[in-house]
Amino acid sequence: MKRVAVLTGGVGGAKLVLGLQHMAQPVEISAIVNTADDFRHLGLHVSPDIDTLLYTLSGKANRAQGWGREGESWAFLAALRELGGEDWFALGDSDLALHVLRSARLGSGEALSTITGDFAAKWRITAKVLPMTDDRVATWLDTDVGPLEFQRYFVEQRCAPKVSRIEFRGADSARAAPGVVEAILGADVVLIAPSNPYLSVDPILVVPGIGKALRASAARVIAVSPLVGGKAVKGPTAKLMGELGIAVDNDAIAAHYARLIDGLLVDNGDPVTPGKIAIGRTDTLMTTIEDRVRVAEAALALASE
Ligand code: FO1
Repeated sequence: MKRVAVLTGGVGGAKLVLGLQHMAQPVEISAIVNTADDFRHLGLHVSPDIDTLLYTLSGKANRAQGWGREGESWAFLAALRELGGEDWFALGDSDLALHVLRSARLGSGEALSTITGDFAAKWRITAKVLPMTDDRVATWLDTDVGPLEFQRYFVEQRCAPKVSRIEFRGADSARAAPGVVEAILGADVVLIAPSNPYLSVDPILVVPGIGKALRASAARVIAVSPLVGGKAVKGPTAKLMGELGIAVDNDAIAAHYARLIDGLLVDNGDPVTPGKIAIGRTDTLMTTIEDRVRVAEAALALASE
């Protein structure tokens, strides 16, 4: 069975992984997930991108929202508000169980990767869901309102502040989590999901062992562009690129992943300058499950060109 490793952030990446999971021809999937969005909130360790993967692959995700669970209730948040607790980051009642249990197990010394693997097994998820590292790496953004931790920027400030610099605190001393290097070196294909390259993929690439494994890997590496119709489907990608002085086009995406990727899958309508890498085309907007399967198959087809 073909072994596919996917570097992924949250929403966009989860769609691609779900597509891989629903292909007629099954593949062995290892999702290597960004953990630099993680943060401590109300004494809890929250791992948003891991949670989006777990919810999506177990069919529990709130598809429209892209995070959290379908059919969620909000009694906890309402009670928190009554008591004057911070309610800018919405924690649903069922979602809370995952954060509380993860935090308790981290507190007793368990590794994030162990806990994540256990949750995935409890929810009969067949793909491997691997945090990029068990060490702490945190995305911080220098903005026109000062330095912001990722969730403060993304949720509390709704991506409004102008970003001048992005840093991944702790990255250079972070070690790849167990199974990550093996998944990359053992992969027939490595896919970079259509997550935000600058906020969700870069934190994975800067973990020393992971960059090294990608360079050593014999696998074809294919990125799926996060741009559809010349703009980002969701989230701040296009706005961020503008603020960082990067042209919002696929040439910039290809340049960002230069020397790492063998091919780039772009949306049918979007221009890209032919260069050294192979270019694949499909309708990359993923709304239905068929869309997700189509993009997954197109990415694997590009890898085998
Ligand atoms: N994103 C929001 O825009 N608003 C929220 O209130 C929110 C709560 C939340 C709770 C748990 C969780 O795992 C994710 C949550 N997210 C929320 C998404 C989170 O900000 C992610 O980091 C983004 O999806 C980007 O990866």
